[in-house]
Formats: sequence, C-alpha cells, structure tokens
Amino acid sequence: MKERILDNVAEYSAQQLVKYIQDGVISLDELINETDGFFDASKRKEVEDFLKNGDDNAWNEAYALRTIDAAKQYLNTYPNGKHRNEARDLISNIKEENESNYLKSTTDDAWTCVDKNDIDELRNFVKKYPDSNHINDANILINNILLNEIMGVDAETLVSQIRQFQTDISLTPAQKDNNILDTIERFLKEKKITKEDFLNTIRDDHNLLNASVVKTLINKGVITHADLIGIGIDKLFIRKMFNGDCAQSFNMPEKLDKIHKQSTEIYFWGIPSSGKSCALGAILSVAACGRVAKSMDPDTGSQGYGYMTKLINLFKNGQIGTLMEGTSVDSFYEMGFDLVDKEDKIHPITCIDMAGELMRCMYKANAGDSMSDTDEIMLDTLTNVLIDNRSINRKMHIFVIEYGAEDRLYEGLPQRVYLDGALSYIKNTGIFKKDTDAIYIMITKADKVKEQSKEIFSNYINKNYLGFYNGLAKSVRIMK
Ligand SMILES: Nc1nc2c(ncn2[C@@H]2O[C@H](COP(=O)(O)OP(=O)(O)OP(=O)(O)O)[C@@H](O)[C@H]2O)c(=O)[nH]1
Ligand SMILES: [Mg+2]
Repeated sequence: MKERILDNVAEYSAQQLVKYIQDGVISLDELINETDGFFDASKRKEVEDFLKNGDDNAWNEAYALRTIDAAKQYLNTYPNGKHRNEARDLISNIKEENESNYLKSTTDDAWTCVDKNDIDELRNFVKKYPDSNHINDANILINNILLNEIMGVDAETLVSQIRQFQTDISLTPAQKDNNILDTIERFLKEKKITKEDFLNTIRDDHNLLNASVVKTLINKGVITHADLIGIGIDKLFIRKMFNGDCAQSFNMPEKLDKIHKQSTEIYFWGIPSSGKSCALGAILSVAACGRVAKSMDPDTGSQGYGYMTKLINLFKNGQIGTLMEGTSVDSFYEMGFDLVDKEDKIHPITCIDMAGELMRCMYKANAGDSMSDTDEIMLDTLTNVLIDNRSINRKMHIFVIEYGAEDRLYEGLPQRVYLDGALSYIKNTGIFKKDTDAIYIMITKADKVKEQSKEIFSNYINKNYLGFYNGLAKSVRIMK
C-alpha cells in the first residue's frame, strides 16, 4: 500500500494523504523524501496545513466530548499530535471522576439507612462520606434541626399548634381532632419533642387533649395506659374514658326573646371553653344538693329547664362524670329556679348560660367587623334580652376569666380583648346604670394553680387583666 502511494503520489488528494498519514500507513517524511519530487510543493503545504489544523480541530472535538473514547481516538489518529499529553491527562482525569462518582453512588444505601431526624446520625454520615451526593441534603437537615432548637421547637410549640386547631372556627370537631393527632405524631416522629416531654405536657395541663384524642393515641400505640398512670392519672378516669361514654349533648333550645321569670338574673360572660357551663353546673348542683340551701326548685316553664336539670346531674358528688359538649354557637339558655334557704325564704333566680362565641360577636359589633348570619341571630337574642325586652329584674354579671388562657387566641386575639369588648358592649346597653346590683370576676380552672391563695389570684389579675379590672371598677361606680 505504502509503495503504491509513493509511486502514484500525484493521484492522491491532500485529504487522502492526510488520512493515510493519520492512519499510520505512511509518514509525511516518506512522502517528501521518497517520491522523487512528485509530491509537489503546493500539495505538501496543503497536507501540512491539514495535519496542523486537523490536529487542533480533532483535539478540540475530543476535549469538548470529554470521553475516554474520544481522547483515545485522538491519540490513535495523531501518533505525533501536539495534544497527546493533554489527551492522556484527560483520560486519567475522566477515569478518576468516574471512580469517584461510583464511590459517591455507593453511599446511597448508607444514606437510606440514616435517621433523617437524628442529628448525630446525620453528622456521622457527613463525616464518613464527605464526597457523597447526599452531603447537601444531610447538611440542610442538620441545619433545620439546629434551627428548630434555636427557635425553640419543643413542647411549647406543640401546645400552641394544638391551641390553634382548637380555636379555629373553620374546622369541625373531627377535623380538629385529626389535625391535633397528626401534629402530635409528627412532633414525636421527627423527635421535635420526646415522649417524656409530651407526657409531662399532658400532666401539667389535663385539659390540653380531649378524651377522644387521648383514646386514639392509646389505640395507635403512641402512648400507653401505663404512661397515663405514670403521669398521675387515676385508673378510674382511664376506665371511664374507655367505657364508651360520650359527652352529653343538648338539643338546640328555643330562641329566647326575654327573661320570663320575676327573679334576680345572673349572666355568665366568658370566652369559648372558659368553663362557664361547668361552673354553672357545679353551682347548680351544690344549690340542689340540699346542704347549702334547703332546696332548689327548677322552674319547669324556663326555656332552659331541660338543660338545667341535665347540667345539675353532670356533677355527682364524689363520682367521675362526663362533661357536656361546648355550648353550641347560637344557644342561649334561661334557667329559672327558686332557692329556698334554711329560713324558708325563697330566692327566685334565673341563670343565663350563653355560648362563649357570643363574646366574639360583641367584639365584632364594637369593632365594626363583618358578621355571619349566626352571629347576627346571636346578637339579636342578646339585644332582645338586654335591650328591647329588658325585664325590670335586678341583675348580676359574672365575668369568667379562664386561668392561664392568655396564650389561647381566637382569631388572633386573646381573652383580655374579648372581655374588654363584652364589657363595652354591655356598658353601652345602659344595663349597668339602672338594673345591675353586682358584678363579679370568677376565675375558672383555678385547679391549675398548684398552691392557691388569694394573693396569687390578685397578682394574676393585676398582671394580666388590670385594664379590664379597672374598666369593671368604673362600671361599678356608675352603678352607685
Ligand atoms: N381544669 C379544669 N378544666 C375545666 C374546668 N371547668 C371546665 N374545664 C374544661 O373546660 C372545658 C370547657 O368548659 P365549658 O364549661 O364547656 O366552657 P364554656 O365556657 O361553657 O364554653 P362554651 O360554652 O363553648 O362557651 C371543659 O370541657 C373542661 O374540659 C375546671 O374547673 N378545671
Ligand atoms: Mg358553655
């Protein structure tokens, strides 16, 4: 082949000769020296140019492709190419990269096994596999855990999230329970709170979770009966909880248009779930037990007669009972009765139990916020009873302050704002001026205070509700 080319060099084009040179069939020197001048000067220049630029072009191509095959192809094509060292370097670099990529991909299994909520495991992974593809993921997770620690994601955060669900009016009771359960499980799973801290939170506030949530947590194995006993919950409560008793529910009462009984009217004002109905139930059951008053005769003609008798029954001396559901939003109960004292004097009384939601309506009415149809109906009843059809009865107002409810917000606002709102609303009716004999503050859920004393409660009011207290004091001066 070589001889044929040398003998007939004039018949080959410059490109063909370049190709033979590149394929190692013949060399440029042979073409120059062994063709007896038939390899003319112009073709020689053309070949030399081709070889020179071809080398650069081929290298640029191989470099851009950045594969071992392309680099090898260059080395084969240009046995004397200018870029042979670079080509060899490229091959060894690519080999190294491939090797390290392989090593990185083999950390996938190790990454799968890491507990992504355990900062120690994550840190170990980073230390052991510094080149892993998952290093960034691991660092992000470590940062999140540290941030949670800095931001204080702990029992307090869990409690505030639970409270948010409880006070969200857009959720049904079942949705509230489900959201609360999910949140608790997530906090425990993601180790944002230890089980011990969670149990201590329930121990510190028995009201935090309702029975249905506690039962589900037990049924799902998240906590056990032994855990509850461990935080001091009496076995009798646990037995009662699993007996299948449901909260007592009440039929919707007739709409109240006025107070019917000639009696002293006692109104209970407080935010939702502040314990108004429970306090009333406890007061009525003491009134009915015969020890304090001689007797209590419920007025069958009262619009809330059925409610009153059930309420009295909820609190049986020394027994564990099941409480009623929250007072439904537009319920307004009038409970008239005669209290007969030890000297057989008869005291006619009407207690009025309203849903705490009403406080929100009063606030909205003051603030000029938009109101739903139900809000309007509730306020309408209130207007009937307190303004339009106001009786000439003497009246007492009990403002219920739930102890420790400062962090429970309704539509972003705390108890204090709603108490102030109710006070302004009632004041505007003029009722304090003419008909009111007494205003009381009642602190409910006081059992949450470990060591109870008059001083502790005075300090509590001074610290948290001084403005409201002063407003009440002003109203009392108006009464005089
Ligand atoms: N720890 C404690 N919890 C109480 C007490 N009284 C009531 N509770 C809890 O507070 C919840 C709400 O009590 P209710 O009496 O229904 O409250 P309310 O003010 O009538 O609420 P609404 O009718 O929704 O406005 C109850 O289901 C109990 O779990 C108390 O004296 N101590
Ligand atoms: Mg109630």
